[in-house]
Amino acid sequence: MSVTSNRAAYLTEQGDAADEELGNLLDGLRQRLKTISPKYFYDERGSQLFEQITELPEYYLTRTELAIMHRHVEEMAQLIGPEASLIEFGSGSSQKIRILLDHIDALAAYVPVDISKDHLVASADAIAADYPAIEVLPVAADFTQPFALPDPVVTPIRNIVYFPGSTIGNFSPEAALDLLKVMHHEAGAGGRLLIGIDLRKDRNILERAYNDASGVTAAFNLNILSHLNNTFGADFDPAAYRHVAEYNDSAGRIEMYLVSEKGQTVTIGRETIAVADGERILTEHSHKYTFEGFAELAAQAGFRPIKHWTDADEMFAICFLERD
Ligand code: AVJ
Repeated sequence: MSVTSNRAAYLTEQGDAADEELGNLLDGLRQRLKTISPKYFYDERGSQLFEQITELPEYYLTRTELAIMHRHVEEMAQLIGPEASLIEFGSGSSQKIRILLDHIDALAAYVPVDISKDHLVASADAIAADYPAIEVLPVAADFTQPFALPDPVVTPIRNIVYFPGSTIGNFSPEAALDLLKVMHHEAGAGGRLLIGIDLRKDRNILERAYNDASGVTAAFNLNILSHLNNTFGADFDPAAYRHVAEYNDSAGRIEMYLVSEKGQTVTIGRETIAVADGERILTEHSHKYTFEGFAELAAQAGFRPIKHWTDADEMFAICFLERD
């Protein structure tokens, strides 16, 4: 059976206006530690490079999460229950959702939420074509702010917020808490959260995962500058920067930087910014959690853990939580 949906109705954009984006970018570059948001990694080339990262031998995250999903999907489906609405934060071109869709019966709706509208529409169409019995209702929104949920034809028994990939790690603990509060709000009464987190582990394993031998992560990091050149008319010279990724043990996070290999200036909009020889530009934090540390953070947002699954080496965890 195929579902008639009013899909297009929810594709209102709630993102920042272009001049606001430029303002935020410049604010980051005016700080003492120059900072570029990791959201700028994902232009078309960056998304392709990230796909390549997920296949690297050193980058254990994606394959470990997928293995956990495949292994425990029956139990996850059982806990999700019938006639749920599955709301995926930052859906991108996610393939992980298909594992769930293959096993949950009688889903009320699948609601992918992503800021990039074109990408969102293409992947929502692909899911709708492959799962004709599921109503697919994409929402184009910045999911760090509360957004309006669509109204599926079948009234959901409960909402399940799905946030795979350990993308929560890109947020500082304060920002992660704010995001968990948005998830708590969107989950609504009786709602639940299914979320992937990367666990703390030996620093050598972590540093290898972000400094792969074939240099894909370096290309991914440097591509952020090309993206800014293309989007904001900046004139970064990517060849004059070098990729660095290190584990900060006390903060429990990987830090990625671009290090300037000479004194140089960069022009963006009407602004010229000086970059010193050896100066670092921060491009990403990737926080690693202990299960207890994550549960404590989630508790502050009103979530209580029901169950979590991990791999034999406890590299990665998928947590299932309910609202208090
Ligand atoms: C997509 C945020 C989960 O932090 O591991 C991969 C991004 N950065 N290699 C991560 C990333 C460098 C990735 N996340």
